[in-house]
Amino acid sequence: MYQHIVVLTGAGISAESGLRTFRDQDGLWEEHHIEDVATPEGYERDVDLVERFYNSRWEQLHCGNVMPNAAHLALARLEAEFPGQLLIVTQNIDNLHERAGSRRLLHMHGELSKGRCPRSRQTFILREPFGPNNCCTCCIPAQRLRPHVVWFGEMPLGMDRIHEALDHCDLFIAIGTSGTVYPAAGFVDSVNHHGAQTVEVNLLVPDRHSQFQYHLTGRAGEVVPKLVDAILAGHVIGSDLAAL
Ligand code: BV8
Repeated sequence: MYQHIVVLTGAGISAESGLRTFRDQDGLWEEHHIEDVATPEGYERDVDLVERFYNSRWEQLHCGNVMPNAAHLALARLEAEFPGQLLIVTQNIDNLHERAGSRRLLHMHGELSKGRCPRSRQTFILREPFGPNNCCTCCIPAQRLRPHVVWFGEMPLGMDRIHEALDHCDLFIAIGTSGTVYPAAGFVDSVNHHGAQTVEVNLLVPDRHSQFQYHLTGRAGEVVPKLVDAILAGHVIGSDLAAL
C-alpha cells in the first residue's frame, strides 16, 4: 500500500463536467490568444477583454448544470478512505474538486470564484462579475478586483508545499493534463528523480518520450474510479493495473 500520494489534475478532469479544456478541439485557446487573456500585460492592455474571458467562465461554472464528475468524486473518496497522505494539486481554477468533497487540495493557478486586490493581494469571494464597480474593501480608494488567477509570467501558488509533497510521495498521478505548462509539467521529472511510481491518465495515448512509467488511456470519469478502487484495495501500480 502506498504511503504518500500526489495527484496533479488539469483541464481534462473537468471536460466531462462540460468545462472546456485549453488545447483540445474547440478549446479555450482556439478563440483567444494566451497573451491577450492570460498574462498581466494582456490585462493592462485590455481589462474589459480579460474580464469578459473570466466572467463568461465564472457564469458557466455557476449556471447550475456544471457538476463534479465521477473522476472528481473518486478522488474525494480516495481522500476519505486512503490511510496515508494525499494532496491534490490542481491547475484548474474551477471549484469541482471542492464540490466533490476534496479538502486536501491546492489550486496552484488560482481560483475562478475569487477576486484579488491588486494592491494588497487580499482575496475576496466573487459575488458579482468582474467590472469597474467590483472593488476591494481593503484599500482607500478601493481597487478594482482582478481575477485570482496565475497568469503566464506569474509565480504559481503553493510551490513550497507542492515540492515538499513531491519530494516525499511514493505515487504521482497526473490526470487530464497536456503537460505543456511549467512548472506543473516538470513535477513528474522531480518525482522520477527519487524513484516514486508515476501514472498518467489521459484521453490520448502518450508519445514515446513520456516521463510517466504507466499510462491509463481513457476518459477520466471511467478510469479514475477504477484506479482509486485498485489503490484502496492495496494494489501496486504495474502488473495489477493490467486488469483496469
Ligand atoms: C512561471 C491561467 C515563473 C488560469 C494558466 C519553464 C519553467 C518555468 C516556467 C516556464 C518554463 N517554460 C516556459 C515557462 C513559462 C510558462 C509556460 O509554461 N509556458 C508554456 C506555454 C511553455 N509558465 C508560466 O508562466 C508559469 N509561471 O513559470 O512563473 C516565475 C518565477 C519567478 C517569479 C515570477 C514568475 C505560470 C503558468 C500558469 C499559467 N496560467 N492558466 C486559467 O485561465 O485557467 S495555464 C493553463 O494551462 C491552465 O491553468 C491549465 O491548467 C494549464 C495547462 O493546461 P491543461 O490543464 O493541461 O489543459 P490542456 O487543455 O492543455 O490539456 C487537457 C488535457 O486533458 C489533454 O491532454 C487532453 O488529452 C486531456 N483530456 C481531455 N478530455 C479528457 C482528458 N483526459 C482525460 N479524460 C478526459 N475526458
